[in-house]
Amino acid sequence: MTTTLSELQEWVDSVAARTQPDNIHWCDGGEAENQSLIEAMCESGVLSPLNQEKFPDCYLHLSDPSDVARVEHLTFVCTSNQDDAGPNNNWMAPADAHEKIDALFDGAMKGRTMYVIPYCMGPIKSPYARLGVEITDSPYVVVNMRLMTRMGADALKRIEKEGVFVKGLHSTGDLDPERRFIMHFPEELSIKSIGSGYGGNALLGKKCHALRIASYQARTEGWLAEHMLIVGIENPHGEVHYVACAFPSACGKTNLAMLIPPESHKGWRIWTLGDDIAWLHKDEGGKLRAINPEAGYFGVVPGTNEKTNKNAYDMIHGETIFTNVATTEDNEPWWEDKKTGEPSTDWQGRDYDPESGPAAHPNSRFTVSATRNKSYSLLADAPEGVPISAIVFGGRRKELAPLVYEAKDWNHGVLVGASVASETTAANIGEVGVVRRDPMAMKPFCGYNFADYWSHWLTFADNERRLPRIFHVNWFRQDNDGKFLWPGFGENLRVLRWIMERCEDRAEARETPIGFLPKPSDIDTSGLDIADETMDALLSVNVEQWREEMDSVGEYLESYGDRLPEILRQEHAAIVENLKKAG
Ligand code: OXD
Ligand code: MN
Repeated sequence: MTTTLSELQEWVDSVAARTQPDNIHWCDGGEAENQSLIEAMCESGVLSPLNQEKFPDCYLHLSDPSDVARVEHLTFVCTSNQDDAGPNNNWMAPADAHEKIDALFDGAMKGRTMYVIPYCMGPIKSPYARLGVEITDSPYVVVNMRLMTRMGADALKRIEKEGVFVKGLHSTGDLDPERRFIMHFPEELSIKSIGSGYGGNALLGKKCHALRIASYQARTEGWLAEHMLIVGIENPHGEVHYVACAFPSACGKTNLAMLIPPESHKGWRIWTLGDDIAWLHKDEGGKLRAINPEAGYFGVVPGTNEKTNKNAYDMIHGETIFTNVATTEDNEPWWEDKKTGEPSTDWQGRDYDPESGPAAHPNSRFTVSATRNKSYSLLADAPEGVPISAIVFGGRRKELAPLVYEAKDWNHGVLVGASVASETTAANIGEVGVVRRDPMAMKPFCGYNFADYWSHWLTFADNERRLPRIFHVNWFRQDNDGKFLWPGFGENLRVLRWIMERCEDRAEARETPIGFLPKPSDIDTSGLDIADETMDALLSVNVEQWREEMDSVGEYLESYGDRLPEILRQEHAAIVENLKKAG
């Protein structure tokens, strides 16, 4: 296969000239191609089949132990002007970045096959979808991209027709962290990534394209590319609200997107549209509509069990690629909190020894097609997307942030999103459990200056009435002994219910200095074993702590200097003033 699009053909030729692969393979995305890649990888040891009786068509990949997560310190946004990348990104001048990384690509594919992967982010017929081509020397990337995107012949047809596509070049290189870089050139719609085979660094359609490049592109085109799950919540009358939620990595987006309503909520249903990324466009009537650019899930495995996420647990019992999990004696995948079985071999292929740490890597992952999810919404394929009723921000905070609150209006909601902070997780290489600012859960993913990004969000306020309402949730409050105050998981539906009812003007709320909060009685806790004092604690605003928080938010926002939108400064000042008045 080749292509009629000369720009694409010339780029592929020039990459081949530099990287010198033995072969070039254009991916058609078909079943036969997939099978032959899987067989070849099983032969070379890149994959190994898991217990095919209990986990049909499931495979295990064990990565290099140094290559198990995203690498924010090696990820760069290379705009001509450094201020356009902003203090939120590592920056390198485009010419310097190309020179540095091209030198690493020289001859990098010798002895390997170069795969050309045409893909479409979003439903193939959607006007909101965008296109890309990833060149890689990793067959593991090819089979993962096939699960995560609409990949192959149809995508290529659309690329040839439209002529505009993101160019992503990837090689696993020699996996040396010293020669690992993930570079983004938003002005050129291109990505170059070398030295890692890990999902977020190597499946370029995901974080690199659908968030970093797309967020940049979205600003110029008037839409939003966000780190958000999309979920439909159907009440017993059959009415569905779609909600988009931005939580940082490994904070439960996949669980919420597939939530199973608790016993107390008979007749409620949850529909998954996406678990990680949402592209939001205003439609002609001014309503915000969302598509999920992805077609599969690249989810954190540990903690997944029948109770926390039965849909995911069932879904990953077939046609799934597991990366860096442990295995049992009879070759089933195993992970911490699976609640069944025992590990025999750990994620590094060694005999399991509890002294050497967890059996599965804390950031071990499953890759699986969305169609295997029992709560998958058919509207995930709808070209026009779904209308969004509410946007929900959240983070992992032991204290301070209440279970839920609502912003006063869109502009205040932008401040709420910009103020998100969360404890770091194993999804990035680095310290875990440190609270850091993670505005809109986009700290690692915004492809341009956050100050300009907030300005862009603020431009949406002109048609407030049609826009989603904005909320903030925190499922992770703890008491002094480190015990979680809120049961979480399926019970989070109780909070989503209040959010939906607020959107319909049916639920009560009380005004506080930080926004609208439910009274404890406004959240249905029937059937839950939760003390009144706990609900009080979850739904109170500690004015003293919030003053400190707003001081810290103020300092953070000011670090963006002159580019910080004045409206955000005013929104911040208004909350500070409210807190002052509150005594
Ligand atoms: C992810 C992440 O993999 O956010 O989704 O790291
Ligand atoms: Mn994510």
